[in-house]
Amino acid sequence: MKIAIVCYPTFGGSGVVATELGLELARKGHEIHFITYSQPVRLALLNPNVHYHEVNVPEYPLFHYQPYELALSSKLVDMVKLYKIELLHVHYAIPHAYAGYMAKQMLKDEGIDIPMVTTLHGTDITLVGNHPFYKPAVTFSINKSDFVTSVSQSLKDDTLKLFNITNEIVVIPNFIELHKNVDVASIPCRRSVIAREDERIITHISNFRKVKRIPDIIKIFYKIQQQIPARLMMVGDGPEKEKAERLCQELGIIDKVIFFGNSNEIDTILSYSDLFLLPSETESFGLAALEAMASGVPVISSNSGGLPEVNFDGISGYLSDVGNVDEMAENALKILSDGIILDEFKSRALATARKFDIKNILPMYEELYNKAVNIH
Ligand code: GMT
Repeated sequence: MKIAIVCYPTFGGSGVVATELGLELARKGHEIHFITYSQPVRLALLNPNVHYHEVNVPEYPLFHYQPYELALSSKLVDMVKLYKIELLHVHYAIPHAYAGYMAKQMLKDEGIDIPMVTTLHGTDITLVGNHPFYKPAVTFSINKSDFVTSVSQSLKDDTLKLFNITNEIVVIPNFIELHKNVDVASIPCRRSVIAREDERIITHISNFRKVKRIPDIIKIFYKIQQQIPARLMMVGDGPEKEKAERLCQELGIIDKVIFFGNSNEIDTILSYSDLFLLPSETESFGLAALEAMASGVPVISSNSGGLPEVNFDGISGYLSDVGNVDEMAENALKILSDGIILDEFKSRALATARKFDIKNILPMYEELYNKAVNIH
């Protein structure tokens, strides 16, 4: 099938999911066309089934805001016609579902009826899309999509609660490509650059936005390192990073915390981690937690949003109420203080991640695509 994938090309989870999905579909023989404003960070183009079409928005001084949606929908129309694309799969409702719908309408005018699948990822519903300024357009574009998917049951419930949705929402969880994880044989020498042999390595990876509750991570780590030798690896970049650095300074732990910035070596970093922290205010799914578990790293997370669908209490890690840093630190110490317990959690985290293997999830998307194409 010839499929256009529209996504954000940045380090965010929705872009990662869209890219990995497209790459796996391409490996299975589908022809995939990524359409976005720059090359997605995890996209390697050495594959004959993978195309990337850049959306250019010419700067014009009259515009206070450059019209990206217009450029995107025009590009979609042109690419659908040029490559005879059969289906649009847009990731993140804003503004992709809206632009996709416009493209559909323009194509209809030319006698081309193309189905559109919209995947809701989280913040497009819970944080941004829910804003009164966007709500009518988001509701409209969800209802006008041919098929709508959400990455967790929790996100589906939130969408139905917050918007007046007349369309069915199919839950297709996020996934992980398990076999690509790093060869553990190469770990010890790399690990020694980061930490001493007796230190536990604790990791957090995110876009450092408020919703991630970055100060909670520092506070949890502060309590952990009072009890056992440990290091914290903070991977990613965003508005809360400087504040986090200052807090580490104030607490006197800056020499035990490494701020990496954005990295393309997530799998390597995770391969020598002992514990992953994700105490978010909300998380529709928590792809970063799943990536950690796929590397055999147990997770201490909050119990909000879709996190209980990914991280299982007492099995792959522990879950606590948002903000309960004392309990999160206690649970972290339960896992980290005993090597045998740590190994048990590590193997259960990996076993839990296996349920989300891309091989199990991809057929769900393919089934939906077939339905969508056959209806049209
Ligand atoms: O976590 C973020 O803030 C980035 C955001 C995104 O749009 O890329 O992530 C959302 O989508 C991911 C992929 O489906 C989910 O794993 C994240 O849980 C979700 N983030 C939130 O709901 C806050």
